[in-house]
Amino acid sequence: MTERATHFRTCNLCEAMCGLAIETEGQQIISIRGDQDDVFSRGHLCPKGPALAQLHADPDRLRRPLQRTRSGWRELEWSDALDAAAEGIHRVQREHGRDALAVYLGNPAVHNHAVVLYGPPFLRALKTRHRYSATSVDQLPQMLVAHLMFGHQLLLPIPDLDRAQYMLIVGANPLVSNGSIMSAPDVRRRLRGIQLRGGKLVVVDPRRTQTAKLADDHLFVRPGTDALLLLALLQVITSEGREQPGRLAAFVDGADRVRRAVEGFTPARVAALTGVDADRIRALARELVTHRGVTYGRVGASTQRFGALTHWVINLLNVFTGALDRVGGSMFTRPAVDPIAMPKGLGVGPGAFGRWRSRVRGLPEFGGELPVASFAEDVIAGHEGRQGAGEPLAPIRGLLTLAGNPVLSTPAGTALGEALERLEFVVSVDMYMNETTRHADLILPPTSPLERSHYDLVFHLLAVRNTAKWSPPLFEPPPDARHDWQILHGLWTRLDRLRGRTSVLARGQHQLLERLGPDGLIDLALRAGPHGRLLPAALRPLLGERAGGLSLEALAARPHGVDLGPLEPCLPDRLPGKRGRIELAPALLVEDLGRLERSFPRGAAANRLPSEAEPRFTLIGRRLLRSNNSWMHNVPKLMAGTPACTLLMHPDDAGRLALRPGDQVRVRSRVGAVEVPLELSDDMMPGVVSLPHGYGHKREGTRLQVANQHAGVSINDLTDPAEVDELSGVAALSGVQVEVRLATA
Ligand SMILES: Nc1nc2c(c(=O)[nH]1)N[C@H]1C(S)=C(S)[C@@H](COP(=O)(O)OP(=O)(O)OC[C@H]3O[C@@H](n4cnc5c(=O)[nH]c(N)nc54)[C@H](O)[C@@H]3O)O[C@H]1N2
Ligand SMILES: Nc1nc2c(c(=O)[nH]1)N[C@H]1C(S)=C(S)[C@@H](COP(=O)(O)OP(=O)(O)OC[C@H]3O[C@@H](n4cnc5c(=O)[nH]c(N)nc54)[C@H](O)[C@@H]3O)O[C@H]1N2
Ligand code: SF4
Ligand SMILES: [Mo]
Repeated sequence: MTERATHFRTCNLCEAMCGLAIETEGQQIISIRGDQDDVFSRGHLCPKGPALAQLHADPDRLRRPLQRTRSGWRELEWSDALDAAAEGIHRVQREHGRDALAVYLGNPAVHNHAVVLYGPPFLRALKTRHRYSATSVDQLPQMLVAHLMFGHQLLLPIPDLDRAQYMLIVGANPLVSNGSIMSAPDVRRRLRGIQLRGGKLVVVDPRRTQTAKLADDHLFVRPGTDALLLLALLQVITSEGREQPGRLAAFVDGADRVRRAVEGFTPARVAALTGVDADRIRALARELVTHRGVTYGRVGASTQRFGALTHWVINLLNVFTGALDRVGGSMFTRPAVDPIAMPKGLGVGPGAFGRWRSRVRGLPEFGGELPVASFAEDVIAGHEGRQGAGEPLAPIRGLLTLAGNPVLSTPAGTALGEALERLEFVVSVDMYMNETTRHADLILPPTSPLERSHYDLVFHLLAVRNTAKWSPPLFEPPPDARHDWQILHGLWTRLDRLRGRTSVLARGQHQLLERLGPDGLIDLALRAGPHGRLLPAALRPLLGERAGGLSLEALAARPHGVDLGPLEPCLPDRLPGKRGRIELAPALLVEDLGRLERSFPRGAAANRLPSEAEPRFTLIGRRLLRSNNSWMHNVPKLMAGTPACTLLMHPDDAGRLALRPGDQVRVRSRVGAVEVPLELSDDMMPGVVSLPHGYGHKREGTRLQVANQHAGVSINDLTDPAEVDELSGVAALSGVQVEVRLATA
């Protein structure tokens, strides 16, 4: 008889880091529940947590490397597959230059410590400037603003949710996303906590979301106008002498420049443009100060034409109301593994901006990556030998994707997929044959999440409380399986050999990384970190080290995690560099106000409502609790129930267009069209429609039996790569102009 056992581990699927209690019998999973003793999540979980069992067992999950041949896909031995992949990469780079190889790094990479540790050095070793990632369809503006204001791209302020008294949420729906750049398992309980303490929750969103319904107040905002709205809040605070900078005043620069810059953005000037009444803006600004509120914004505030300005003003509001670095305000974490404090070359650098630009449109690099909105055009231009505004990067001829599905997740994705067919070589490190990887020459599938250990390198840094947890693998991987890090390491060593980089140093580096593995590296980083035990106990107090004594061994002995306490004020010490100061008015951001002014000239009126003659709408996205970007639609349990991929529209708009619920409608943008069922909801702002992202399956050659039965359509066949925040380069996924009409059969 096989033994029953309960394993405790952290769910790797979203940022909330819920502790799971997984009961097994031999190789079978009997149940997955929330771990009541988890120090952070205390038993909470969402429907996706238990889906790990079906993901693990999914017959469509690839377990062997595949190579595309004229007669179809063929399985390969790992060593042959890695040889072929390294040779393909090397050939592209040798024949066309290092930049001829593009790389796309997808979202699950940040939920996988092996990829976080082995990915970046390997990608740097590839020495291509055509690097892309999900960052530029997500948090790029937040990182750029952190780099410009605080001196480090990862110094992202986190709302101190458990002690906040008032919270203004702009363009985020944590009740469904489970919190983002704000890891907070059981976010509903935590948000309710604000209200139970007598505080208040206010949401700014073009849709009355689940979070907005929980809130005390909800303001509909016209998509893409948040920068105006927030500037007006700041203008009220500065012009009415309500600033509360507190102790921050000692180490901030540029407050006067900010005051001057916001002078013209009065509530009266922005009201019609944003759709928010001027009196309401004034009242909100006053309330924010008197209730010592924290302002928080996420994807809706980020992926829009003024994403960087919006996130800049969010930080400024937190400075001018005194919320930054204050208990209950907007704070910085001090995780057990701290990439910000690590020595140069080991951790993550402060970030750099605009060192090179994309080939056709000249969009700027940030942190070593180019905006993914420029990817397809640079593939096509490269192929056609065209040269645009950008610097002469070598044309793209090959691609490596790592845990990403850009055909569904980036603007004009299907066109991007078609562009991939022009490439000489595509290799994907991924466990599904999906909309992107079907274009590959080689697919290298890693182990399942349950076959590897787990430590949240990224999300402990972005959490509302300092905790640390390491989970051992639940199952032994099959003997012929490879972890992501082994795949990357295998590619790297082979590539070095092909490039003739065989010095003792190079070989030593590879041997060390192979021997340590991700867990060995985590152990070192924990010991060297602020809660570590690198030093002998007697010396620790002398150096101000805490008594945490963390190491891998210490964490292995604490399967429910270690609580390191609430966030603590840490400025100016946490600011990198000797200056230890915050720049409130970076020139790039102040200058970008000019672009905002030009886009919304004085006297400009708001858009007219859609009519039958002109059925024009603004399109926004939406996330669904049972969905996770593009890749979990093959889990039957999550797909049960009514189809979720519908176009949401306000009933009044539908009435004026004579559309009825359930009608199949055709949604058309500048770049494409999709047909999708209509769902009416008075939660929508009139004139705005919404589609979820990550759908649009059922494409030839994919192996996604379940997802293909619930195919839906891809919102990214409507989003427009030409629409970006010109400052940061983030894709303006939100605020796309579309036409909606009844689909004619
Ligand atoms: N219109 C619109 N588009 C959006 C968004 C939006 O709100 N609206 N959101 C954007 C955001 S925020 C993000 S983060 C992106 C996400 O988009 P992507 O970065 O493309 O990430 P996913 O869609 O999650 O795709 C994950 C891929 O990784 C694979 N995978 C999963 N786990 C692992 C693993 O452990 N190892 C490896 N090697 N592969 C793995 C999956 O099979 C899948 O192919 O989408 C963006 N796209
Ligand atoms: N269930 C589930 N959870 C997830 C994911 C998932 O796909 N499914 N994805 C994960 C990922 S990769 C991320 S990055 C996070 C994202 O986490 P969140 O940012 O919390 O999630 P979203 O649902 O994208 O929230 C964006 C909100 O912005 C609103 N919005 C759109 N345009 C505008 C605008 O112009 N102005 C304002 N003010 N609001 C606007 C949308 O209506 C939406 O409610 O979620 C993560 N968690
Ligand atoms: S909320 Fe996120 S971390 Fe928690 S169970 Fe759901 S997917 Fe996993
Ligand atoms: Mo994301």
